[in-house]
Amino acid sequence: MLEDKHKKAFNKIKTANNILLVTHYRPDGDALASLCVMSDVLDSLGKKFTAFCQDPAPSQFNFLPNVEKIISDRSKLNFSSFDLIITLDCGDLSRTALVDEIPARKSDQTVIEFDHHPKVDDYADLKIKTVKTSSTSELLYDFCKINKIKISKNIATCVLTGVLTDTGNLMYDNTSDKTIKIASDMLLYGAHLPTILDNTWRNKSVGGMKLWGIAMRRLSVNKKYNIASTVLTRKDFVDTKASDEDMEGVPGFLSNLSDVDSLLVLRELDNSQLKGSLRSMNDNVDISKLARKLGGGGHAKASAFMLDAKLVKTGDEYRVE
Ligand SMILES: [Mn+2]
Repeated sequence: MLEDKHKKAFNKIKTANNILLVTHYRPDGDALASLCVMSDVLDSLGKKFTAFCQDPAPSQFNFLPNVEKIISDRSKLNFSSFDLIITLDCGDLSRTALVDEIPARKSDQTVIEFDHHPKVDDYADLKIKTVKTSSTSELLYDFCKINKIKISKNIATCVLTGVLTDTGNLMYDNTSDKTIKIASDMLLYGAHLPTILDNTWRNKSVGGMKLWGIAMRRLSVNKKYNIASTVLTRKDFVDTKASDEDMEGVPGFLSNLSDVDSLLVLRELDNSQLKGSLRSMNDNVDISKLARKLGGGGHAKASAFMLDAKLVKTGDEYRVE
């Protein structure tokens, strides 16, 4: 049972000497918030720990308490010194960026996984996973409640941030009655909603908005599959002076389309890769099947994939090459 697993995880934490917290590369709000929640819990227990994420936190999340503790420099990680490794929001091993270290761990090194992605990648000793939970942050709220850990103002801020960013401000259908109840509770525990929204949603730059404009202008619909798609090239980012962070929220916003079943947003990253973000607006379309075919993964309604490719313009159209 999940409750027993939460208790077991807490016991492991209490007896551990040196803990590694890991969240996924290219971290989003839920990834960072869950890392920060767990940092707060470990701090209050007086535990020695390191919080690691392969990529640095986008500056919009600087308001999250504990985010300054996260390190991205791998050379500072002495993996063999940890007796407990806790992964947060990493549906599969590759997302931890510790693909060599975790499978090769010693027998006295335990891995606990907290996650809400459907993918079952068997890399942890103790898996606390449920796809019915809006976010890993919501899962950590359960962890705190079950183990009678005091919800500090800092924890409340992080949990609410993770919940809001993973549910599109409670608008996606991973939002349950419980999710809304937790969000409301977090306000009672001291989370400040305007601060969270100012940093995560009302944070668009002029360049960023122009980039959103390009994404909207290029929308086209494939009638056969009733899928809308759009593309953003590196040049668009340069022309609008927008950053990758400005791109956050575009797929979610475009998924407000009502007359198509699904959506694809393809954009060039700065490392000669393409990232495809997929959304399904139809309960009968599990878009993660397409994501998995293309080497990616995610949820039925929101998933993503990466390609080693670029966008080439021919006339008014863009081709993946
Ligand atoms: Mn998440």
